[in-house]
Amino acid sequence: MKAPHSSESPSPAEEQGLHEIYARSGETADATVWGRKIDPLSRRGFFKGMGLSAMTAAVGAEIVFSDQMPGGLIPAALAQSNVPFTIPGKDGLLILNDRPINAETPAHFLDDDITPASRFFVRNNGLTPLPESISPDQWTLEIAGEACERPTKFTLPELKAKFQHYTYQIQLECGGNGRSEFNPPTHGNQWTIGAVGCANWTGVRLRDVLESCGIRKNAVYVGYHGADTHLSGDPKKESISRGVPMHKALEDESLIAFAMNGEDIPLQNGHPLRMVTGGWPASTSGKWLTKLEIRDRVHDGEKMGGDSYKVPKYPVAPGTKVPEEDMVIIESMPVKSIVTFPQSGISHELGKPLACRGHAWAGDLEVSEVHVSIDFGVTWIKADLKKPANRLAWQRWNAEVRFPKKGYYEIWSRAVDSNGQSQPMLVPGWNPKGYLNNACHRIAVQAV
Ligand SMILES: Nc1nc2c(c(=O)[nH]1)N[C@H]1C(S)=C(S)[C@@H](COP(=O)(O)O)O[C@H]1N2
Ligand SMILES: [Mo]
Repeated sequence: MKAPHSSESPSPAEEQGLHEIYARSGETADATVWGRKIDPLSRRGFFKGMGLSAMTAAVGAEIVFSDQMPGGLIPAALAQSNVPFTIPGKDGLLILNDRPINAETPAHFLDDDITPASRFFVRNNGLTPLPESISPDQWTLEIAGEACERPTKFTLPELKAKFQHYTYQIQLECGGNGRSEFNPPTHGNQWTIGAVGCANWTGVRLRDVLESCGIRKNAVYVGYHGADTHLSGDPKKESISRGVPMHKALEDESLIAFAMNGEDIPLQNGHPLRMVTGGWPASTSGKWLTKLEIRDRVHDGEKMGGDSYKVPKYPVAPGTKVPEEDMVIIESMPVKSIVTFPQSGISHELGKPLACRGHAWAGDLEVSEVHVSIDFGVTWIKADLKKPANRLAWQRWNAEVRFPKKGYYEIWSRAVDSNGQSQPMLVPGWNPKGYLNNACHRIAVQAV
């Protein structure tokens, strides 16, 4: 649970698991995590403010005897040894952290053309808004900023009524997906391959909404604000507030979405309203969206500065400290692919061809080819590759491999984008925050 290089005296404002917080002091942990105070005589906890509803939301049901619950305990629902936490509505995800909640999808659970809501990864920087604080009919989205002609506040029903609805199949990938492979390790969630998903998103066009509020000539960037809270609990702080330059905001596929796969967006993925700016680091797609600012400069919200979501302008040796002025904001993500069938680790009968498949995507571009290797990249066969459902959707690939004799093999997939750029076979350039690892995906197969 503990990311490398975490500082020596973590504060509640840092990303750290429940178990870490409780291990230091159960009673302070109660206060930090749930706003729960301990009665010094009875040793029972009592909840203040939203604390009880926060714990209720976390365990997924009313805690009938909450006033009898001893202080300093992690609810057993969250305290199982290997799986510290389950996320209501999610299935089979690998939990990387529980405070904030971060969970990735094992590759074989990404086999569907359209990722089901239950299998869509979760990357939170702060604390999820409490379900009872979300009322879709009263939800408002404010459009403002220096470069906004007519600042306006829409309710969600107004947004839906006023603007045309569009549905696109759009792939979102966290900029840090693949971070776990960098050496030396970099700070943050140690994502392997599954911080990616491709769902059908329905919403209104960001462009239509911004234009209706008047985009001034000096507009440069759109910054988002969401309703999640900072890990410190400080209401003046934001967990993340990023966005995209105007040209990306004005694309047809850039949405303010209210539905995923035809249903409400799951709570953890931004219910009831989120941005979807596909092909770019998913950190640009603000969840629990409450406000958009049309900025006259590059947005300077939380996690736009420092090293966040930036990479060095030039290749650096692993472990290098790069000056801030040499770091650039990540825009379109690099070409990448995954093997979603078979599941890594299977045995396959020798002599039979093995039909394997997966997806490939390439940021703002299209994927033009996918190749598959069973000999560690010495020879490759060309996979059959489908066109995307629409721009910014991932693409299905299929290939058939044959194993020459019994033994251990790896299936590697390597995609090439429409500019001729290929995935690297092994981990690409190290960078201080461990972004953009688009190495070939590798799975293990035994021919028996
Ligand atoms: N309000 C808000 N928006 C957010 C985040 C967040 O923590 N808060 N995380 C961002 C990051 S870093 C990613 S990768 C995506 C993850 O989207 P998902 O959780 O729906 O998969 O949401 C982005 N939008
Ligand atoms: Mo992310």
